[in-house]
Amino acid sequence: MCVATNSADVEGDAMSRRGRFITVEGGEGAGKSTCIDSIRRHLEVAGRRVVVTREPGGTPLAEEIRGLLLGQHDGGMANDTELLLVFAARADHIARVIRPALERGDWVLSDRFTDATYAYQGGGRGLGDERIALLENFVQGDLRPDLTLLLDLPVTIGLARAAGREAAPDRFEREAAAFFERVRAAYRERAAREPERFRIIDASQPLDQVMARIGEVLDAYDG
Ligand code: Z5A
Repeated sequence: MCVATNSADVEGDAMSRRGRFITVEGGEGAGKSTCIDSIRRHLEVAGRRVVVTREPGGTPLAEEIRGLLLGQHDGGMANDTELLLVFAARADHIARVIRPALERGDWVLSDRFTDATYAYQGGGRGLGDERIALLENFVQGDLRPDLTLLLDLPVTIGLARAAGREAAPDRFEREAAAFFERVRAAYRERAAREPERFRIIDASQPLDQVMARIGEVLDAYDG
């Protein structure tokens, strides 16, 4: 017997099996790396299987590209080269890690994704959003994060935190405060444009308060 199925039901079924894609974003010293393990544990306690990853990176090839992006090069790096390297890494990351995990029903938690491109290459470097959107559609198809936690804080506080690190500053960390002000403005503008996807977390608060707020946001997110 042939049972008729409504295409909306089929799509609904696929969506309910698919995992959710959560990204964590923020400027320099916002505390993403510090918070990400607690976010993973929070989701696991709620019964989710979680794949934690990061950008640029997340696969062996994309991590090699990360090395190129963060390293110093004689003569610098053209902005277009930087943009294309970011998306080259992302293409591998999506194909090998993100899509397979979501299709298995796992939740993917990524330390940065394409909002960082709009913020750093779009805002920081001054590249047009139209070109970024072109590459976003080409590389990602319909893949977009379901939920984005934006750890937001004044640039001066973030830079002071980052200055406490032992590692030598990478190519981005050497930028002037004005660059990070443009990054912050671009993130906030994106969050204002997509309030249903973004949650802005005040990352200038003490760590326990930041984590408590993130916990509330995750508990309220029904996926
Ligand atoms: N990039 C790009 O240009 N385009 C793209 O599309 C993508 C990325 C995806 C590397 O990213 C660079 O890639 C990044 C943008 C560019 N460049 N920058 N800058 P990354 O995410 O790997 O690097 P990062 O931004 O430098 O992140 P990070 O090193 O992981 O920093 P963080 O996660 O924001 O902060 P943290 O290391 O967790 O915390 C910094 C310090 O502050 C540390 O000592 C903590 O203990 C402390 N901390 C954290 N939270 C608090 C609170 N609440 N109170 C007090 N102290 C705190």
